[in-house]
Amino acid sequence: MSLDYVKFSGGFDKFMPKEYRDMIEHGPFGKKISVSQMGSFKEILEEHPMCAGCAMTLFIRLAIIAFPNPEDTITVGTAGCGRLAISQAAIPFVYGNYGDQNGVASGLSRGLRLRFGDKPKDVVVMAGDGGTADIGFQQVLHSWFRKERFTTIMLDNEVYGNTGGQESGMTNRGAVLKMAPLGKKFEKMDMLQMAKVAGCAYVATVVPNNPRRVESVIKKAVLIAREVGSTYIQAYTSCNIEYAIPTDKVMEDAKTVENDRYQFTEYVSDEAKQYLTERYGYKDFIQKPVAAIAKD
Ligand SMILES: Cc1ncc(C[n+]2csc(CCOP(=O)(O)OP(=O)(O)O)c2C)c(N)n1
Ligand code: SF4
Repeated sequence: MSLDYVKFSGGFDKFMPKEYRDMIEHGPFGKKISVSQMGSFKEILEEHPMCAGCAMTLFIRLAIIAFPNPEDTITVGTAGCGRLAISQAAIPFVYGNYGDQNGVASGLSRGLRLRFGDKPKDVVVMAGDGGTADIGFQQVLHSWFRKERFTTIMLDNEVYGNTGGQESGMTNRGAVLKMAPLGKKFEKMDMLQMAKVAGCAYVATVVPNNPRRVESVIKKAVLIAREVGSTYIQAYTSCNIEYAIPTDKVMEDAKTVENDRYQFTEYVSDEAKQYLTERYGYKDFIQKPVAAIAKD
């Protein structure tokens, strides 16, 4: 990946805003940085106005650190809590009408390919469960059926958090919320299965209390989306306000939910496996030699 985009003609660099120069000198632009180095470099997302202890914010922070080429990444979002943090980040963020994020991302991703050819410009959608599975459902599914080459991340807090607690398609059956006082009557939507049926090349579930795993799935999803097709990550990002989780128990809750109904799952299509192996040197998908059968 060329760093030419973030270099200036001689003498011009000093006129760039300090925040931008900091991203190059002390931040992740143009470098390989990992979540294990958190605290030792200037981050793309440093401030946010979300509720104290919100797991969604931690996930967004980790996801942004994990972008393989943040200086060449554009995020797309929609109404919902997540955009309050994503819009504070020092990389471009596109914000449309509620639910149109996958339609916007489809056009953006195609336009960037026309403009920049084979130089990767990564497009990553991050939207809530309401924006993804309810209001934006049609555009999400069609972007997948059309194999649009960008990553969709669902910030699944299992509720409409930003508007005070309505049930979403991703709320669990029986859950009682402020604006669903009788309890949800239907099952949580199986968006993972729908993503596979619609042809996504990579589908994974994560919780934010395992930063290295978050990093791993984000990197794979973004790299696969560059050339193979649509990728989907579903992240459990609890809403401590609407589910009344004490702030000091948010990570404990994530662990419990992970063990209970949000176990790590990862689907990688054969084409994507081959691509990651050949193009980016991933070793995970190389078949291990069958162990020699021990002689009696
Ligand atoms: C067209 C339109 N309808 C309704 C809204 C109001 N609205 C803003 S955020 C939101 C719910 C967001 O829920 P979700 O997508 O699950 O994200 P969360 O806030 O839980 O992260 C709604 C209904 C809006 N902004 N635009
Ligand atoms: S309402 Fe819930 S999801 Fe939204 S910022 Fe607060 S804790 Fe996070």
